[in-house]
Amino acid sequence: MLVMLSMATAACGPEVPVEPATEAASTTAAAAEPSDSGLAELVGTAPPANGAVVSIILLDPHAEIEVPVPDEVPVMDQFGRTFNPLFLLVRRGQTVRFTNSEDDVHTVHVKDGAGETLFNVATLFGSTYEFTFEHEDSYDVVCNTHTEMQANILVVSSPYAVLADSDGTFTVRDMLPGTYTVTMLNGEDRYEREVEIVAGRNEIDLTGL
Ligand SMILES: [Cu+2]
Repeated sequence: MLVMLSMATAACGPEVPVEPATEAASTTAAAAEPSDSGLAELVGTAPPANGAVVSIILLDPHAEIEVPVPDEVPVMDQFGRTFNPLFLLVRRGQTVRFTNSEDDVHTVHVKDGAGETLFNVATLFGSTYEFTFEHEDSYDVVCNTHTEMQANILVVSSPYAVLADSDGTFTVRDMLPGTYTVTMLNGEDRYEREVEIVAGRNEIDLTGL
């Protein structure tokens, strides 16, 4: 464990972002014109965050399309006796890395929507554990030692899924044009609507549904 000390310094700032890391990309200006590639971009507004709960936007194509699962490995860390971030949105088939950045023994205990344990591992300072989520579900993440430590992971099959910013705005990039069912989730609220996505820029307002 001592050899991991250098990692600890790097993780010292207990940042607990409400905004997910994946949003950093969506705030940068679009460099390329999406229509050049035949791909689409969807810019929209969903209901603003309710406390820390941001809107989730899922797009399910009506046609069979192949959209590779992102290579990106989302990280859920343990620091300050909290999970960070408290929520992850991942694609089915995507791998999540669990890390522990403090000198405190925790567990990562993940249960599916039915309360069945998927895995339950002890995590030491500097340890990492990776798990590939193969099924769509809403998973609870807890630490058995510290009952105040709770997080959630939502695994979706939708090829395009994003979290809105706290003000409700969101952008989905590099979409294949076509007909989709768009689903907006915010806490208990859930709206669905059909949408036609064309090459280039598309706009949608999901606030008044
Ligand atoms: Cu713990």
